[in-house]
Amino acid sequence: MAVHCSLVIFAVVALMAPSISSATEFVVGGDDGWKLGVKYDDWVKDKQFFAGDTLVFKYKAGAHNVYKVNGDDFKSCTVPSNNSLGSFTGNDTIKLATAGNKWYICGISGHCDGGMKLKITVLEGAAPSSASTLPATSFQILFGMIFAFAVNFHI
Ligand SMILES: [Cu+2]
Repeated sequence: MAVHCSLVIFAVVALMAPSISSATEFVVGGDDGWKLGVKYDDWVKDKQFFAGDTLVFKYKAGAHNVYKVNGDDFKSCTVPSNNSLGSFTGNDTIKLATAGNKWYICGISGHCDGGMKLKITVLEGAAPSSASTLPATSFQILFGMIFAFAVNFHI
């Protein structure tokens, strides 16, 4: 009986963990940070961004900077005349306030063309009772099964 109880509790905790949403801080480029020679498309690939998360651009102050741009300026590497992100400290934190596509480039001449450009898609914050996506449904079925199992064993 004790073994069954532990297993059930473990399964419930393991299943619930991904559904607990909390803001995540992403250091752009990971250990590489924000610099030339990093493939930011690759860095983005295995990540999900949600509204409320933050991006941190880490770089040597003065060597780079960060501009938020629109999709066209991203493609053409056009640096906006205004600095939409405040001061460039080398530890620039940007809160992803809303869902949608976001584009960031380095404004130093040639750096955007050299690969210092980041495009991400921010998703709506994951609400517990959000739309009936397949994972949520599977989760509910699994949870129900585990709950039934647990009741069986009078936990
Ligand atoms: Cu740069």
